[in-house]
Amino acid sequence: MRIDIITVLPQLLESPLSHSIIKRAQDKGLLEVHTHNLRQWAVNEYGQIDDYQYGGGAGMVMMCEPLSNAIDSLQKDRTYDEIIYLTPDGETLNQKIANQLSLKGNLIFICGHYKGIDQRIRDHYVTKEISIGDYVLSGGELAAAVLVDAIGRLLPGVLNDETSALTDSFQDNLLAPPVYTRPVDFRGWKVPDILLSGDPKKVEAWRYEQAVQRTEQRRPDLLGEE
Ligand code: 6GU
Repeated sequence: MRIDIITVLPQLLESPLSHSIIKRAQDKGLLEVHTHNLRQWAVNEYGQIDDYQYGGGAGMVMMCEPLSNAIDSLQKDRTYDEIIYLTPDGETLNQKIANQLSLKGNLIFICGHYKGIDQRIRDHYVTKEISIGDYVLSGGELAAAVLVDAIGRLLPGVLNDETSALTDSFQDNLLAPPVYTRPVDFRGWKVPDILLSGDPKKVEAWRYEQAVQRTEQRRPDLLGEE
C-alpha cells in the first residue's frame, strides 16, 4: 500500500510514522508513506496557500489551486483508490472503516488547516471524508497519523503472532478482555486461576465472557449494531 499525504506541516507527521509497527511496515516494504508540502504548489512567491473566505468571517480557507495542482501532480504518476480529506465533519473513524481502507492500494490524504479547504475540492476531488472523533484538532496531521497507524497495522505481514490484530478490541465489535503477565501474585493481587489452568478451551470461554461483560458495561452501543 502507498499513502501520499498533502500537508502544510510535513514535520508533524515524521515522528509518529517512524517508530514501532508502522516503521517496521515501511522497512518491510509493505507500506510506503510519502508526505508532500503543499507550499510547493503555492500560488505566489510568498508561499500563499490560503485566503479569506467569501461572505466574510474569521478564519482562512485553503485555496483550490494549490490543492488541485498537488493532487493532479500525484495522479500523473499513479491512480488512487481514494482521496481522503481529514476533517472533523467527516465520517467518524472506526475499525470497520480501517479494515476497508487496508484493502486498498494507493491513497491520498489531505490534511486541512484553518477553516478547512475550499468546498469545490471536496465536491470534485475528495472521495471520502474522515474524522477521528468529536473534538477539534488544530490540523488534520495528527488525524492522518492515526489513520495511517490504524490502516498500516492491518496490512498482511505487518503484525506477527505477538501483535496480532485478531484479538484487538473492536475486531468483532467486542472490547478486548483483561490481560495479565508475571508475577502470578503482585502485592497479593492475583492472576485469575482460570488463566493458570492450562485448559485452552476454558481460557477462551473465560476471555469471551469477560469481553462481553466489559462491552456491556463500557460500550453497550457496540452490541446492538450490525
Ligand atoms: Cl480529521 N481534523 C481536525 N482538524 N480535527 C479533528 C479531526 C480531523 N478529527 C477529529 N477532530
